[in-house]
Amino acid sequence: MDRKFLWGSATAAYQCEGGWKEGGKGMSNWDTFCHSEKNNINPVTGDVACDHYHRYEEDIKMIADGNQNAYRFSIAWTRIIPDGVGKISREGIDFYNRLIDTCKKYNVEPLVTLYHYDLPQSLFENGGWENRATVDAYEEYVKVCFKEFGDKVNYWATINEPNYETLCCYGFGNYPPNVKNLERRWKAMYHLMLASARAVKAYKNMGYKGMIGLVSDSYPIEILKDNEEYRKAKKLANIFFNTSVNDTCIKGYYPDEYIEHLTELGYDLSYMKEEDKEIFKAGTVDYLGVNAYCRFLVKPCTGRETVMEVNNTGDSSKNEEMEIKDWCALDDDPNTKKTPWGTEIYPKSVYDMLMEFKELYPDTPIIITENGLGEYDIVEGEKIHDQYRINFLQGYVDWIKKAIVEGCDCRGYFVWSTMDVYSWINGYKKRYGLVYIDFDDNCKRIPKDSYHWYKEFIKEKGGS
Ligand code: BGP
Repeated sequence: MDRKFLWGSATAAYQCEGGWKEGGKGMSNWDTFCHSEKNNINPVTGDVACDHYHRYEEDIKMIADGNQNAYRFSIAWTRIIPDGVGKISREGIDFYNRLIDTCKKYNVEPLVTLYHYDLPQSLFENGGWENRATVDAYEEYVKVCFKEFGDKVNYWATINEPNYETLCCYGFGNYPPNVKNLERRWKAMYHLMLASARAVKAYKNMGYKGMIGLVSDSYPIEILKDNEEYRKAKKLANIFFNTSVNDTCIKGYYPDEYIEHLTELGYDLSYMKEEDKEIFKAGTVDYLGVNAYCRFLVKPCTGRETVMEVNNTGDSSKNEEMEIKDWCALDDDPNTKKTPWGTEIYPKSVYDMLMEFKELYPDTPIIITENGLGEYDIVEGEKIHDQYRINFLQGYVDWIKKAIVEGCDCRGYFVWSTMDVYSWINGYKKRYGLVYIDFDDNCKRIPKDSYHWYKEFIKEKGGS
């Protein structure tokens, strides 16, 4: 297999496809949630999104014209097995065959995510990832994908962000099932990690030779004060946000200090079965996909309750609140720049993280599977002058290059996102795309200045 550096961009099915009731597709938890009263913050849906379901060829051509050699997208489980288990949909398989074949036609390497937040509604109603039966169903679903697309796809990602997804589902409570209970969160995350390991194991057993990894939202953890309490908060934050996922999928076992801490908290861990240990061991990843957005600044948690409020207002004067009792709290450096949604802009974070991975996991290649800037973009005479995004991306790729020069085995970089897509909870105003989508004008596509910048960057510097 040709191990070229992947320069690409990324999307996920629910966020871009639309066609929510087409092609025999079943309902997912996100279809249901977006149509429910619970979706009251930015009440929009992914029913149509960017209409990628119908316009994928145009989008893939645009990727190729932009000198990108790779495209990361996800498969909607509900298109392949509409009810989550049981009957397979030929129409859904045909759709993804067309999508993959179109990538190949334009010399664009597909990196396929098997699960990116959208769970079949029937499984969701039976407890979702808190229920071990979902792991069994997932294994059946991924085996269908490997069998149908395994000869054409060289890069697979089992799960997108087990950490952030479950934090939103069971911490912030802003993703379905909208719960605030961290004990339930850890259980759901355990099953996601187990599902990933079972997918890797199945892939290898089926004899495929591509690379299969997991996509982790990872963060360098930093503190503003160097004292014992702060150092303890840093250590706990690192377990909470990083090693609980990364150690598990790379080393093949849960870190001892993680299990010890959950035990200290008195959590029921009976869902961690002895026989799973073999599966985690056999299911270690070929690469780690890293979604690199920011660092986490932490401090000791002094509050008596866990308080988690995400800022999805688009008003940067409001900070995200994260006080996680018995773990850590989010700190703030008033001197760093923030996006309108309060996320720190700190490009060096990717370098710090890559260098840390080089030490911790020297034999595991990294692919930056997402990196991007959410902003309000303005159209001026058919153009979008998003110099702020160019600066952001340039900053990140410069730091990635430095890490590579210093010996980090990084094999690819994907901008989030290929085009503007549905932003979970934030709706359509928070834009990340290299290509603008006019959602009010039949999803018209307009490449932004950042698209042209990326195109030139890959041409001139990409190979070096
Ligand atoms: C990642 C997700 C993506 C994407 C991105 C931006 O966590 O994998 O799906 O949405 O974050 O997040 P948001 O749209 O919430 O700003």
